[in-house]
Amino acid sequence: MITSAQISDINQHTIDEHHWSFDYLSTRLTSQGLIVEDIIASLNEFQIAIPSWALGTGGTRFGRFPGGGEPSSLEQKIGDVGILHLLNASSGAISLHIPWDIPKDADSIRNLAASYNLKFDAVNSNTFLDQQGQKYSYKFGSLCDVDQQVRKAAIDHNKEVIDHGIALGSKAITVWLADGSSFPGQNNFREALERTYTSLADIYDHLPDDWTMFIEYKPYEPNFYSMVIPDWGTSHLLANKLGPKALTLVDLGHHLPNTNIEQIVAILMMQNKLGGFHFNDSKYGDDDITTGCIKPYQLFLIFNELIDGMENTNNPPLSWMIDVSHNLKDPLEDLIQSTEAIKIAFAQALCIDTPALKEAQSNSDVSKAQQILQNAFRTDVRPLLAESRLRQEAAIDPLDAFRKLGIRKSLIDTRGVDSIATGL
Ligand SMILES: [Mn+2]
Repeated sequence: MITSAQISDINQHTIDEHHWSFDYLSTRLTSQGLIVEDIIASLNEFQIAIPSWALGTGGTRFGRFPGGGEPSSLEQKIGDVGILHLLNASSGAISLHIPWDIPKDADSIRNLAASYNLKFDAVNSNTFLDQQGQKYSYKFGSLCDVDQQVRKAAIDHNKEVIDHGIALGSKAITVWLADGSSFPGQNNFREALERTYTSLADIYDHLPDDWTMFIEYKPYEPNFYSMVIPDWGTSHLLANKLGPKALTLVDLGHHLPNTNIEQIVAILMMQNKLGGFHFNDSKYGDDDITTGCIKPYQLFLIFNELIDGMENTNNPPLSWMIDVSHNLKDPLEDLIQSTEAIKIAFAQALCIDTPALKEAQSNSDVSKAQQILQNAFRTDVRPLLAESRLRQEAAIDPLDAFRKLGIRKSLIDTRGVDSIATGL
């Protein structure tokens, strides 16, 4: 639908200004001992998967206000991610949600994705709501349920999700469980966790050798009193018991307020047990709003730990995914902004003067250590991101290009104003 030539035309409007800012920043960073080309190479490589459920307007339990032109098929969802990837050169993967995105013909879907240069990231199972005609209800739980037949249905569903993923070339399944209890006394905590472990072990046995299982955690919601996997410790416990193919997944929104998420990252990476990330942001709970819109400094501190872990531990390669869903913005504009915020935090963390930080830490020079981190955080790294995109024929300013190219209008013209995406 859009071409690199069109993007290049739009880039011409701001290219002089870009070169000026990039040269200025390069000179500054080089004088600080940083190798700018290494940072750009890291940014070029960095790909963040787009979840299929974020391509439509999300809703709340009160209402949903779709904006038109939403993708109503898996093919259209892949097309939308293709547009994002052309604009930002960083959205080279899609994460599917089964049963919302069951491919009818896996080979043709694979080829379609390849034509946009997209890979399939982790597939996601869904046992948090009942599908039409479902025989055994997940109302009181899925993998933890007291009824063996409910557990078996949930286990079988997860195995089917793995099979769909195999057909598409995916290499991981993310399991997020809504299981828990809303009232004291409803569940026996120990037994519910034991049943969950036994169910997960059954699914784990279905994983191909080169696959990974990501176990997500969440402290509350949809259950209000307890969740079976409420925190990283419980996820880590399960991942350890299951074996080397099971890893913990950190979703930024799945923590109680003020949790030190960067420390959780460091601990999990020390144990080589961090599998991946779901990026979003929040003010109060699992708000699932645009990454970096509320707490960009936290995101930067997380990347500081991630880079340290990637360089100094044997933690497996991480799977990066956005997990947002909300009511107001054009979903594609939001995903452009989330991707940008993640890359800004990554680039800022790459600008940390690590040798100086180590020295300050070894001298217990607290003020200096804070100063070093904040020097990097307060650097405007956006010209580095723009330069990385420009070299890959993507847009200097993806949001501006999205608007100038009239992409949403074209999508509404072809798909209709009433087109609704499956999902949340
Ligand atoms: Mn998530």
